[in-house]
Amino acid sequence: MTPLTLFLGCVIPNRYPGIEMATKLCLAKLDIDCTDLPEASCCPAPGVFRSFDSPTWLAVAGRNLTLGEDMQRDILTICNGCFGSLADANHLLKEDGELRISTNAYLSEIDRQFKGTIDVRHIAEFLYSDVGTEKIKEAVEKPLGLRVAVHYGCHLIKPSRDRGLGSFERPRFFDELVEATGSISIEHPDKMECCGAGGGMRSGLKERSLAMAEHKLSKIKEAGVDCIVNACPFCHMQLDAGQQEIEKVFGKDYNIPVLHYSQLLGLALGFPPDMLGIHMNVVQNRDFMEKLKLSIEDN
Ligand code: 9S8
Ligand code: 9S8
Ligand code: COM
Repeated sequence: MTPLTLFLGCVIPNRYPGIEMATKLCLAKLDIDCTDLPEASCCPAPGVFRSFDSPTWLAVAGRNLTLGEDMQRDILTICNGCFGSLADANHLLKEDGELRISTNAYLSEIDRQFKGTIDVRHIAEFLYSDVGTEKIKEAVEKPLGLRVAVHYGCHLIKPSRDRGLGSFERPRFFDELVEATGSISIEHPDKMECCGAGGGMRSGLKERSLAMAEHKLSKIKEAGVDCIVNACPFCHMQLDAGQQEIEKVFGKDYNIPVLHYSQLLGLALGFPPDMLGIHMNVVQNRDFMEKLKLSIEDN
């Protein structure tokens, strides 16, 4: 297995540091070789930087890629946006000679050169393809039996031509990963819809952005689940902190717990909620925490 280096992005260090902790605990427990990636910057966010100024986007992403190349490790992302940016930039720079030359002209100003020697991975597709659900099942100590609404988010699976992860209308790999932890993935209408945060929506058109999240939450509530599981801290923030904002703006109180996949996996691998940063979420649902406590004691 190629060694990895962990790309944190911006949202996890600034808003949800527990997701970093959860990820590192899970990777260590599964014997996956993954180091920190010092001096990484913003990926930069694909829906924002790339839309405004593509050469700048490529230069900043290219710089991050060269940090992984220096370490001779594939870059592991735990955010859909970071995956989208870095995987797309890596493809473009590997395949398009002209773009590589123009980007390397920028990078030479800081004594860096893109070489094209590593791959970019996302934790969900990495765990699914390289570790496998069987190995995850074997490592599970506490199957939690939670009813889970899986939220894929956009950049993990699109553009599907480049991702190669199968159907983008009805993908299954993330559901299978959730089920490998001993929980159940519950289908819900508009499952593949955007959370409403990406592409500058959350900053630029807050109310519209929250209305999209509210629509998702209402469908998820109707489906009757214990929690939402995502693989992207930006979706995480929108669906978690967004619930408080939705209450203020639309007067609707959903109170649905939101977990990053690393946190769900961490629970199933036997780590207590506090070590996984679950107490740092905005939504604190007492029934859910009670249920976690009971299933942890039961097992
Ligand atoms: S970095 Fe800066 S804003 Fe963010 S978290 Fe994920 S996408 Fe990349
Ligand atoms: S969905 Fe649509 S653009 Fe995105 S991946 Fe994360 S944030 Fe939520
Ligand atoms: C969403 C990232 S994960 S961006 O806002 O589309 O750049």
